[in-house]
Amino acid sequence: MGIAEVHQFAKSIIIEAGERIRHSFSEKWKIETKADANDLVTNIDRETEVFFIQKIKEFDPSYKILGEEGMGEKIDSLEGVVWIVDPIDGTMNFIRQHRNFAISVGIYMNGIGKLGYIYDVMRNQMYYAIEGKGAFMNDVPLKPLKPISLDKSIIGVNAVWVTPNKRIEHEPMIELIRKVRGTRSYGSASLEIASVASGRMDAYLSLRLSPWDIAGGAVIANEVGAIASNLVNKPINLLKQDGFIIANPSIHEEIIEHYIKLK
Ligand code: 2AM
Ligand code: CA
Repeated sequence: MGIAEVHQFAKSIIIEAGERIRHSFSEKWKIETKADANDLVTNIDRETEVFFIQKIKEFDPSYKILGEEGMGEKIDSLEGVVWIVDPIDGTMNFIRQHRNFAISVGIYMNGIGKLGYIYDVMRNQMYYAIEGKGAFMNDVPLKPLKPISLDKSIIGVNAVWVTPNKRIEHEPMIELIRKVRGTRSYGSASLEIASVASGRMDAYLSLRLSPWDIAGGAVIANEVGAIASNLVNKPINLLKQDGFIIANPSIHEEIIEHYIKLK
């Protein structure tokens, strides 16, 4: 199967899933909590993941699928073709704001990111990348990132990491906030990654993300020259939860070296 065919297929099912999610606003959702009271999931998250699994398996039963809602397989290796899917990234936004959520999909072959998608469902904006062929938003190429200094940067960070917490020293984070030009927090990791890849933000970091939050975005990041790593500047690992940063290359190391002190 050629990459172009897989891309056309992936794009078409993501758009179809988006249409189904938009239609679901006329239904009554079932909302439940997962790991904690603020970790929300709806029947639409689950149904969208099942939709992806059915379509992907029909297309090629050998493809493996890692999905946030656990409706796919248990994956302990990235051998073969692995689809990493978040049916709704930003579920709290989906429920409360009816916007600012995305479908995030990464397609990896033997651990190499081949295709990446972040679909902003309510804006109908499809960010995607094909390894070696560039990144696009609704088929318009994204531009390579230009160098920027930290004091002129906008960074994406949740305020929780700038207050006392169990994962990171918050004092250096306060310094970082004072140093940069501005901060933003959108509540959907994949959309924040899309913002950095598009040059609207210059970095985004989070202390605990899962493979499905970053798999699609990492492919897009590569194509525009953004650097994605964990918070000690090691390559991202798509088999576990970890800290994550994506940044313009001119500030990536500076942020990690000077402002990120893990506990
Ligand atoms: P989700 O909506 O798919 O769960 C919110 O700050 C962002 O972090 C969202 O992209 C959310 O994805 C993601 N996230 C992933 N794991 C999380 C966790 N354990 N707790 C809170 N947010 C998480
Ligand atoms: Ca999700």
